Amino acid sequence: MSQPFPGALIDYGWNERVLALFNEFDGPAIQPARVVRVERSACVAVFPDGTEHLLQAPTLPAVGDWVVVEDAVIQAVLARWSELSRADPSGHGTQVLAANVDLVVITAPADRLSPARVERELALAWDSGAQPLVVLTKADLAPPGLEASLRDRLVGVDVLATSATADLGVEDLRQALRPHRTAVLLGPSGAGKSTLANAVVGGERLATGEVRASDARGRHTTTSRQLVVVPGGGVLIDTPGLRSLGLGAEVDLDAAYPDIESLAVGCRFRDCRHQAEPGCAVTAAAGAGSLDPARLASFAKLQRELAAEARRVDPLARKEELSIWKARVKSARANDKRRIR
Ligand SMILES: Nc1nc2c(ncn2[C@@H]2O[C@H](COP(=O)(O)OP(=O)(O)O)[C@@H](O)[C@H]2O)c(=O)[nH]1
Ligand SMILES: [Mg+2]
Ligand SMILES: [Zn+2]
Repeated sequence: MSQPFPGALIDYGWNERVLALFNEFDGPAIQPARVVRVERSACVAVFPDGTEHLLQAPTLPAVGDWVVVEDAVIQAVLARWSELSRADPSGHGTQVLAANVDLVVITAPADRLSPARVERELALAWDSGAQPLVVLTKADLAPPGLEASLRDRLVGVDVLATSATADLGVEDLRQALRPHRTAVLLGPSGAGKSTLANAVVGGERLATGEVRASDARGRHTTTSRQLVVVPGGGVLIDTPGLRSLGLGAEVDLDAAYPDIESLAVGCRFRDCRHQAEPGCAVTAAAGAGSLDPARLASFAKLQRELAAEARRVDPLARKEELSIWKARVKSARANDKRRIR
């Protein structure tokens, strides 16, 4: 029997938008549900009466998806307003990690901070359509100045220092989820994602792991992506640390590197790649010390990855890129000769 909705789904982020999308569907026994976990060939969704059920689906939805269910079968997946995805590790297309998130919380552990990894995750987060927030975790272990240096390096994104053990920043994160926003936690294994989620939720909902002292890498205690409700409002999606976080071919780096984007206005070529092109304002800034060379290096690495991905998807792109490059080198040489004369 169908339950009145939205019922318990309010706590899971149900809103006017989901209602409007759901109302497009007709059927005597249809119910809305939100996917809270995805297994190998089935998924678990929560229903208006607050119960969770294992559902079969011809193509699996992502955690966070809103679905239309009839007789324990998913009939439709409602249109997503945001989608956090990575290049599929199989080498084909992209894989959606979480759907319908408002906030991508990028966790950066203070005991082994990698700004380049944060920048990669920021590129994915901006591409998702959700708002990114960088959270420095284990701030109780941070050497002096670490938080400030991370803030300096990243441009155009908020940085929040947290410590689950010292109860620092946990309430701020809770506030960021109110009234009913959905956030996904992204970051390396052992970053403290599950510990932070437990602190925010107030309990032991998510499994956490001790970091092995020898190599400081976390054990993979979180095996699936899982959605939990935050008392007082908000929804958190925990994810396992992902080994590969490739960018899909469509990702644009401008939002993650607004400083480089605005410097690029001064480059001689409008589509300058800031590598070895003549008249490049970006490499000039890095040389002069006004742009962190490490930040430019991480940008260049992501850009090469995107170019490789584009060539793989479209072999014609490769030919075009080569001919543009050759023409530029030629014209730069011609210019130099003219100047010498
Ligand atoms: N010192 C300190 N250790 C923490 C903190 N949060 C998590 N940890 C430890 O970091 C390890 C990994 O935590 P976990 O939450 O499983 O990381 P996850 O893989 O990102 O989910 C565990 O041993 C935690 O006890 C913190 O705020 N301070
Ligand atoms: Mg975990
Ligand atoms: Zn340039």
